[in-house]
Amino acid sequence: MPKKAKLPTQTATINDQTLNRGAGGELHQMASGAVPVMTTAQGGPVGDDQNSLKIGARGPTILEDFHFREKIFHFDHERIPERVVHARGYGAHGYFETYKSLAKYTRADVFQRAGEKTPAFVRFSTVAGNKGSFDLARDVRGFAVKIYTQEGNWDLVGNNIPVFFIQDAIRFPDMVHAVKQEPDRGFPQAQSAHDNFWDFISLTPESMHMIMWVMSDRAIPRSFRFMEGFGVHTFRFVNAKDESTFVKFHWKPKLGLQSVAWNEAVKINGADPDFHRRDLWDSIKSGAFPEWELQVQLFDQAFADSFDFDILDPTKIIPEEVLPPISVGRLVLNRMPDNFFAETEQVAFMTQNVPPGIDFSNDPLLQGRNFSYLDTQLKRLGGPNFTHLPINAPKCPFAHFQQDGHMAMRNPVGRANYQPNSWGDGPRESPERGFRSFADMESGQKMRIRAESFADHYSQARQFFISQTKPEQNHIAAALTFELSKVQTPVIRARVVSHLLNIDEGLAANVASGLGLKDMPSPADAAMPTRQDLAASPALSILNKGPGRFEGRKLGILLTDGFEPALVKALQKALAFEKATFEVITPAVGGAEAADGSIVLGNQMIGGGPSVLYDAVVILPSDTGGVDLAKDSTARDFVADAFAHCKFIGYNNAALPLFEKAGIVGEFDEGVILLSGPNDIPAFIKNLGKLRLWSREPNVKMK
Ligand code: HDE
Repeated sequence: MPKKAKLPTQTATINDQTLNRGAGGELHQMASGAVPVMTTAQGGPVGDDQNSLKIGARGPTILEDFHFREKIFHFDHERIPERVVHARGYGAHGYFETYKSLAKYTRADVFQRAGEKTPAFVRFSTVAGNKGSFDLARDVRGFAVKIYTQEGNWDLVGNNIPVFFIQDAIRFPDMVHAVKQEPDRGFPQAQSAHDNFWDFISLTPESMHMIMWVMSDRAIPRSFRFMEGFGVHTFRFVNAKDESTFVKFHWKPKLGLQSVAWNEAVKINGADPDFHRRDLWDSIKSGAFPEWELQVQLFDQAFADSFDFDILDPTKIIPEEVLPPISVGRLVLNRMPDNFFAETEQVAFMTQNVPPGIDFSNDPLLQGRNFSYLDTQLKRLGGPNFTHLPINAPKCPFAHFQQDGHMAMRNPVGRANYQPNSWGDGPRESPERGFRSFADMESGQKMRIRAESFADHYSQARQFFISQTKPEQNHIAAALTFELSKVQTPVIRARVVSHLLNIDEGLAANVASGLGLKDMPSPADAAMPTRQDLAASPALSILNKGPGRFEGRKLGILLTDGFEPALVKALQKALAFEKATFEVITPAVGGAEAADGSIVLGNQMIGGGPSVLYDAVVILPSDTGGVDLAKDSTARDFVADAFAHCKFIGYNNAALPLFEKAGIVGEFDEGVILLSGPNDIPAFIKNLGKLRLWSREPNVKMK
């Protein structure tokens, strides 16, 4: 008998969550201790999970080993197709709370009772990258909300940008093909900075408004928590009298808007590709629940008829100054999924999930989406029973005669599986309670055509651009220059500039010079001239809406042995009061010993905690620590990047040798703040509320 290699004994303690539970939640047969016996998926106890069945100690593995085969078979099938767009995403549970009854406008049950809380699940995503891509791609963010109402699931499948690239769903596959990896080479990953994308865009004037948004800082958000969300299309509210009101949905983050700098985004992607995921995980796990207000723009047909643009055109907004939004509820995210795959990966959002009282408009993009989202679930989740998955199942009573199919988990009991039936069993439709489509009058010639009212492609692009502050306008120009610098075909670059000329001549000139374009092209042919009379809309700027406080943001505190503990303690106390967080960065992650001998643990070592991971930094070494840091290139990057990214920097005099070596001593401005003692902290924290000192940007010449 050959001797068996000795196995390590199992010593780990197992908590309730890791126990082996059956489908009904029952624990599998327990051994004498707390550890359950491992079984196959069929329930058979497993005797050896470490060695496959062989003929002889060194012989071939035999097919008879059903446990091995089942284990590998299941592993081989662990992946489901990733989403064709929005593949990379991150979700959380929470609730929607209704502020007041909207019965006047909608019979939707979720909007009837003030104070009522309805369970919700949200998935944020990027669009272009694959599932394993990095979080800080320059991209639109998905903002998909599933609200489990008492009259069925309502999915508001939105983005963090209120307009879209195209006006008709039939163009979607082309648009997505163009932005994703080029088919011959299979790159670039999660980037729009390549020829195919800009080729498509330069041939698609209707995308110009969207391009302004996607090249703005909106496309590099600091956190999911600091983004707006938009339903994009015009929808309808329908009340109990079957009267319709048009509605546009907006989510407004309680902590205000914030984005990062592009150079910072590039570095974050290397330092922490899961930056947005980690941020959401950390904040929810620490009890700092992100929150958004739901605001609606409500309008009638008369407003729609008088508005400058077609309310069915998804490349247009209704400026908030023209039609002020009303707050109708709030969304709070307070629980992370127990299992990423089961919930975030398998959640199936569908625009066609609307409860009675919410209805569609004829927006041709929305109409196409209503087909696509059901279709895609069949491919991704493998069968028609994806509503049996707990994350997709309604949380209200439901009853129908759908049956069978792959993985059917809820099956009809009894004889009746149709209606009408003579057995008196089963559900029947309800004309009163059931969904009634708004009875709009529709007639017309059958044709493939784009409405004339969709023809203005530049006026709102210009309006968006002139609504931005100077730093934000510069960022748009820099983003366009960067993206087009990656386009290898000069004629495509010039074609994009020809569109920019129809938006803003200064912007076009800026980009042309950034690209080193020798001759300015003529403006692109426009179906309609750009309107110069649309007033700037301050609501479109991120910086106009700064939070004015540091709440929810993170400070990086760089310390060395011998640091002054009183100052650090006072700083940490002030941050807690501000509901902000911090991480301590020390030369070695084990921590640093303070001047009084106490130890502070490090969250990161300097190389693992570059300043791009923080909203602001302080550098408080001891005298010798400051001299040592000055010799460390990662520490020099820490300071130089924080400065170049226009962050607020707190320091003590011992940090000056490091600043000297990092080349910023002669450049100090009001964002570099001396912390000589605890008394300096309140003013410092107040400054942090400004988030960035963008006035520094022209001096650091960051491109
Ligand atoms: Fe999507 N989109 N989309 N989309 N979309 C999908 O559905 C589609 C559009 C959006 O976190 C797919 O389940 C078409 C606009 C989000 O699971 C697919 C058109 C907006 C998500 C699909 C659009 C969105 C998706 C891929 C043009 C903002 C992620 C996987 C008419 C209002 C949802 C899936 C999640 C996902 C189709 C345009 C938002 C293929 C045909 C406009 C947030 O069905």
